[in-house]
Amino acid sequence: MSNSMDDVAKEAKAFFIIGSNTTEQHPVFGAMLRQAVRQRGAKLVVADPRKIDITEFATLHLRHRPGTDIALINGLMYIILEKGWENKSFIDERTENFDQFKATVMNYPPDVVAKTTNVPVEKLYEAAEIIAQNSPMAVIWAMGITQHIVGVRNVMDLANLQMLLGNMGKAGGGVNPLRGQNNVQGACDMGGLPNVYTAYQPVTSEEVREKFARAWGLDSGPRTVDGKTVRGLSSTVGATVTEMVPGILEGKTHALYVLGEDPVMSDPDTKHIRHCFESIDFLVLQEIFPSETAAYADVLLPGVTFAEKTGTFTNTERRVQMVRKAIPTQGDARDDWWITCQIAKRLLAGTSDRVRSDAPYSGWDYVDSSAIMSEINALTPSYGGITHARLEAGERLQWPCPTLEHPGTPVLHTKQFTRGKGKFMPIDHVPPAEKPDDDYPMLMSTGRVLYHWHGGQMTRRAKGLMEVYGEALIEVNPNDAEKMGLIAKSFVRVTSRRGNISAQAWVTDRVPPGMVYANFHFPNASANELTHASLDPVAKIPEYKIVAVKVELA
Ligand SMILES: Nc1nc2c(c(=O)[nH]1)N[C@H]1C(S)=C(S)[C@@H](COP(=O)(O)OP(=O)(O)OC[C@H]3O[C@@H](n4cnc5c(=O)[nH]c(N)nc54)[C@H](O)[C@@H]3O)O[C@H]1N2
Ligand SMILES: Nc1nc2c(c(=O)[nH]1)N[C@H]1C(S)=C(S)[C@@H](COP(=O)(O)OP(=O)(O)OC[C@H]3O[C@@H](n4cnc5c(=O)[nH]c(N)nc54)[C@H](O)[C@@H]3O)O[C@H]1N2
Ligand SMILES: [Mo]
Repeated sequence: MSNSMDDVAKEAKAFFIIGSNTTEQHPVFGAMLRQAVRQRGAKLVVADPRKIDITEFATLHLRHRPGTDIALINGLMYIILEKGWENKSFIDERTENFDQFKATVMNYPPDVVAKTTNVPVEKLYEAAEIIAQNSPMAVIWAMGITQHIVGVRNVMDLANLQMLLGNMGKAGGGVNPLRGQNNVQGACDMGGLPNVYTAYQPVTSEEVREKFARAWGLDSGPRTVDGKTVRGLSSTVGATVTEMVPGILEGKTHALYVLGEDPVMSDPDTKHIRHCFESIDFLVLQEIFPSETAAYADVLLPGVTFAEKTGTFTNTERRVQMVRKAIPTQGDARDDWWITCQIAKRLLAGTSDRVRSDAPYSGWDYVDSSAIMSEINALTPSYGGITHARLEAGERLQWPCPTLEHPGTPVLHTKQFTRGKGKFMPIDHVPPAEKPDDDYPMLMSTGRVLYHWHGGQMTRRAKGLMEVYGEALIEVNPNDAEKMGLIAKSFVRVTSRRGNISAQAWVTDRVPPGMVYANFHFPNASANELTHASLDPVAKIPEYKIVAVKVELA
């Protein structure tokens, strides 16, 4: 998030929630937003094809057709420009490329947008007025925006909207993607991406590689020493998860070390994923439970749960938070970081890469996670001042926090953007990869429910949760149910070009006619048997939100 949960919840005059089931998937922040609407009259526009819980609190719910977000956002910006509601001084002083952007937006007049999105013209005007005339306005989104082949373009268009209205760099505004997992922000910050070291320092930069090479006692690139090739740090951008697993069948991936992921449940097109794992030469899985993926592992390494570890998680608002070991390590399990260090040591011992042992961080001999944090402080500018000692003393730190004296940064881009001026991007609507047709006439969207967590390894072991939500349910609109002759608790079979699942129907107007909604929490009826691996070309995220399906009484 460019902003913080507190300033958004306390200071925004309006919220625009687009593609985020906020109260079910981010219940704490969801409750804060609900309170802001109820207690201080903040306005709320929700754009979501489904009638999710937060829509009950909405000033206006735009129930647009899935996969038409760009048309919708451009349509709203057209009206903002038509009415002269844009923030001219912000556009002049802080941005560039406005004219080119405007030329694109002019192709999205309300009548055209209404046809593409299925949102009536009057509602477009109403929404534009609420989000433009209540300032500051905060945009909030999650997977409903990103899990599309146009995920990156969707996000850029929301950034366009916030620059157009001058809502960047102020409390109560901003672009606020809600990060899903407790530490997914931290994982990205720590270089858990194929193209960067910590804090987005590119692997392609010679200067960056030199810095890490010096710290780790390695070479910054391949070199020949005494007739032997020393690999050194690689300047090649690696693969994403959605490339690594299919890469097995293409002969590009021979071995995988998977930590805390259950791709057999969570990656698209499960049949294909299983086939990939059946073909892999060597699979190591570091887990806390024998997951669906464990069946394919050559080696299982027992990691520890959050309750058994000390370290930090970085949450969606860039706040680094201390987690303390609450219970002793169970059984043969070991700290996840300790296991990784043991593997790294053995790998290093077996290579011809030179390790200069006088380098400050060469040995993989950390005594605890605070020693790891010291290395992070030394090599990661935005985490330079975030130490366990400060966090233990109760400081609430959000990166960037470059020095020990720095108080952290609750709101980003207050004076300028990272690149200087904010660049408006002309973004056009692109239809989804799969469209309903005669064979697969309905549209399936996928996601989660309040009571379960992804592949369900943890939540399906919780008795209380299973009592409330014990099996996969497929949301079906009452009109479609009637056409199919469904009654309460009927089972439906949902079929896509990849496979089929059968599960109990939940007949509800949460979904519009023509659309069903399924989750991937239960192995016997996981939505990913049906999803497809069409990827966003930049982020390589799959289009989990739009699948053409056939739905029948099972
Ligand atoms: N209980 C629970 N909470 C969780 C998780 C969990 O598994 N269980 N997972 C966590 C993780 S990792 C994540 S990433 C987040 C995900 O959090 P969210 O993104 O909020 O959850 P999703 O269920 O993926 O779906 C988001 C919304 O997008 C809508 N949507 C579908 N298609 C479109 C579209 O084309 N356009 C728009 N605008 N909206 C669309 C759906 O109707 C849905 O309401 O949740 C986190 N929180
Ligand atoms: N169809 C469809 N598919 C989706 C999505 C969707 O909306 N629709 N959403 C996608 C998204 S946003 C996400 S984030 C992914 C999530 O996909 P995954 O990350 O694969 O799902 P999880 O079930 O959270 O898997 C985490 C595994 O880690 C284990 N684990 C938990 N804690 C620890 C720990 O401390 N150490 C170790 N070593 N292991 C641990 C758990 O037992 C679990 O098996 O799913 C994606 N897949
Ligand atoms: Mo996620």
